[in-house]
Amino acid sequence: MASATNDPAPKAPIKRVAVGRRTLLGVTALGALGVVFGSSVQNFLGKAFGSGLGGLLPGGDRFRIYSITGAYPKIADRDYRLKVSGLVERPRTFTLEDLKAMPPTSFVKAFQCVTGWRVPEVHWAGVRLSDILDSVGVKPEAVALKFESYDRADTESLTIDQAHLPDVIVAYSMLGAPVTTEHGGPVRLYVAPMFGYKSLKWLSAIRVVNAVEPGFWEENGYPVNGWLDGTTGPANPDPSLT
Ligand SMILES: Nc1nc2c(c(=O)[nH]1)N[C@H]1C(S)=C(S)[C@@H](COP(=O)(O)O)O[C@H]1N2
Ligand SMILES: [Mo]
Repeated sequence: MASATNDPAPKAPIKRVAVGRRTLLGVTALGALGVVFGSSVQNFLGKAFGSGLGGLLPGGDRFRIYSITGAYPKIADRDYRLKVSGLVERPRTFTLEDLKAMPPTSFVKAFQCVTGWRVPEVHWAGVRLSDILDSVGVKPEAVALKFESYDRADTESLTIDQAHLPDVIVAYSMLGAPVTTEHGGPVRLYVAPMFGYKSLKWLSAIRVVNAVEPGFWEENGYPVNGWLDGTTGPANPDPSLT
């Protein structure tokens, strides 16, 4: 059985709604923010982690599946394209094969949503964002990146410096397997040092731009710099969430 609920994003920067951990809001002014708790996902995680999985318990170490639109864009591997454009020397559209032909990066890191859930020791693999930027040649006047999704709804941003961190990757593997449709496959962003909302799913395009353009979640009150570590930036948009 799958049921849908909503990510408690503050509705607007001005009129901030105080939302406690795991509090569920109704439909926001922006429309339904879909979160699906799928039994198939639980089964998958059960397989991935084995019998020691606390994630099968409600609220335990498991992913909640989020989609602003309440649906998942289904993209076949052979149809996948990542368009990199803007302030670059050599604009390029990458296929999944192109990405897999680049030097791979893999590591094990936690995934953490601002709303309080966290999944430790997730196996990730993909290409460093910095390798992609190097291959297209970022122009000197570039300041930031704007990320777009196949869902035509979510967007994200990073500064050029943030994009060069070694644990910021364009991921094609997650939980030790190809990124599933639910989790943003075939390719999602994974920004390890920041909260989960920065890790845009169904990544379709990267535009190199001359100013930070806040993304969907930031327009709705989350910090543009979503650092997990509160000492380097605001760690949480809402003190009641900590
Ligand atoms: N395209 C898209 N990407 C997204 C989201 C979304 O709704 N749409 N939600 C974000 C949030 S708030 C979180 S916590 C993570 C959740 O990742 P998951 O659905 O794989 O658990 O995806 C992020 N990336
Ligand atoms: Mo999130």
